[in-house]
Amino acid sequence: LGLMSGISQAISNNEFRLYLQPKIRMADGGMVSAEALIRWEHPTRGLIAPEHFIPFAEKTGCIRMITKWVLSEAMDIVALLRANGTPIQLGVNLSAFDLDDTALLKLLEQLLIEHRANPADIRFEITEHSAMNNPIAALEVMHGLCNLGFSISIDDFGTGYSSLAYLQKMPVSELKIDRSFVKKFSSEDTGFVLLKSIISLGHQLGLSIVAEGVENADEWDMLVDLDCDFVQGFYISEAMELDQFEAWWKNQS
Ligand code: G
Ligand code: G
Ligand code: MN
Ligand code: NA
Repeated sequence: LGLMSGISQAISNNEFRLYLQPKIRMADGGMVSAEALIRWEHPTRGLIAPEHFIPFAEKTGCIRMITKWVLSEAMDIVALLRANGTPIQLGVNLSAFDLDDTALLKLLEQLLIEHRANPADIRFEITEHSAMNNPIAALEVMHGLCNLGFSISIDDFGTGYSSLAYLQKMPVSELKIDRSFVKKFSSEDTGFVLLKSIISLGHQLGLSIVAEGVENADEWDMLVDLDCDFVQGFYISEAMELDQFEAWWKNQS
């Protein structure tokens, strides 16, 4: 595929961007974190969404190049925002591939030094699927990430197969509930019962809970009632370029 041969060139031409989507603390509306979402600003095809190149990059092994770029860029962003007096914790998505061996840990050690970034400013988002692909290796990498000072969230929670027992073994501090579970339900719906149980279960395990894909005030109100900790979604904002994100943030506070 033409796109694929273009990935390493796209990196050298600086065609990838990290867009930032705010993640808001429900208790006080605090703007304390965001998720980094990659886009490819292709010279002829325009802005390309990750679902059009990440799966191919995973199949061809190009994902390692992309991950390295994402990590470098994420570290520059958190260091810049901290220097500007507006530090945030940035969520960075990892692929199953990144969890297969400990090469990621060595890379991160090196990048932390090069970019003078604070590992506490980065939270890795690992999907249930990725964590279960090669669970023993993934667990080792996750512990290594924590030892380096990073934190970890389980992403797209509810769509995979993580058992409770396995979740307890993972050094994670946050659950991000997949947006397919986040709709305004009436209290008799099974969807509502599921959402309520996930939040309560997560809290009992000492995890903070993020609802993804929140699109309206009704969903926000339901999540307040369910004692959810953070929300992310179009109701707050879609993902923005760094400049726009900073302007948006200043406007909020
Ligand atoms: O922003 P958008 O909804 O198009 O993102 C779609 C999916 O692409 C996300 O759910 C996420 O899993 C994946 N994705 C976005 N950015 C990155 C990234 O930097 N690295 C990896 N591996 N996946 C990403
Ligand atoms: O990492 P993850 O797979 O969860 O990626 C989040 C994806 O969800 C991004 O591609 C983003 O564009 C998308 N997204 C973010 N907020 C909303 C929302 O409120 N509604 C919908 N439908 N999609 C959203
Ligand atoms: Mn994510
Ligand atoms: Na997600």
